[in-house]
Amino acid sequence: MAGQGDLQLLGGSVSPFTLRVRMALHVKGVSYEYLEQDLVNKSDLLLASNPVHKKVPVLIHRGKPICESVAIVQYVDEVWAGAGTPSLLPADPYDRAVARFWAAYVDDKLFPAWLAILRAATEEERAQKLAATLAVLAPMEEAFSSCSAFSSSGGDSIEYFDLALGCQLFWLDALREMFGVRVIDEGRTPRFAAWAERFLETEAAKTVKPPMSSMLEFAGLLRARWAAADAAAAK
Ligand SMILES: N[C@@H](CCC(=O)N[C@@H](CS)C(=O)NCC(=O)O)C(=O)O
Repeated sequence: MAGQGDLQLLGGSVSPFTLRVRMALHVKGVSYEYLEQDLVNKSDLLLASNPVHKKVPVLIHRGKPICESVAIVQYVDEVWAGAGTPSLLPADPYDRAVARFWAAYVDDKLFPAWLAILRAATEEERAQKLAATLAVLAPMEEAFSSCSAFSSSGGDSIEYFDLALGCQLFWLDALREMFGVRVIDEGRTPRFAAWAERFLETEAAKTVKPPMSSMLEFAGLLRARWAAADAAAAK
C-alpha cells in the first residue's frame, strides 16, 4: 500500500464527505491514519487544519492540510497516480468536465434536498421534501449512462462521480429505515437504482459503510438540534 505514516485523515464516522475520501483512498490503495473527530467539541488539530470551515474531512499529508472532500479526492488522484493505480478522474478532458459537473450537482442539489427530508418536522413536510429530492434526481438518469465508467462498463471500478454520489447512499438507506421514505426507487429512477445496487456491492462501499445504528443515533442528535433551533426562532 502507498501512503504510510505521513498521511492522516480527520473525519466523522457517518459524515458522507469523510466516507467519500475514505473510499477514494481505498480505491487508490493508500494507507493512512484515521483520526475520528468530535464535531461538537472540535479538536485543536481540526480547528488549526481547517480554520475557514472547521469541518471534516481534512487530509493531512506530510503535515500540510487539504480541506473539502472534492479537493481531497482530486489531490489523492494526482499524488497517487501511475502504473497499476486506478485513476479516479477520467483521462479525457471532456469526460472529466462532465464528471465534475455532476459531482458538483450532487453536492449542491442532492445533498441539501435529502437533508431537508431528514430535517422535516411533519409527515406532510417530509413528503414534500421527498418529491423535491426525486425532482433533483430525475435529470441525473442520463448521467448514469454517459458519465461513470462504473455504470457504463458494468465493471467494478469506481471513479470520481461514483464517489461523489455513492457516499450519500448510506444516508438514503437511513432515511428509509427512519421514515420509510424511498429516495432510491426503481420505478422512478431505474438507472440510479441499478447503479446504487451495484455501488453498494463494491468493496470500497462495504469497507466504509457505517453501522445503521450510528447513523440513526447521529440523525437523532441532528433532529433534536434543529428542533431546538426552530423553537428558539419561533419565540
Ligand atoms: N463541502 C464540505 C462539507 C463538509 C461537511 O459538511 N462536514 C460536516 C460533517 S458531514 C462537518 O464537519 N460538520 C461540522 C460542523 O458543521 O460544525 C466537503 O465536501 O468536505
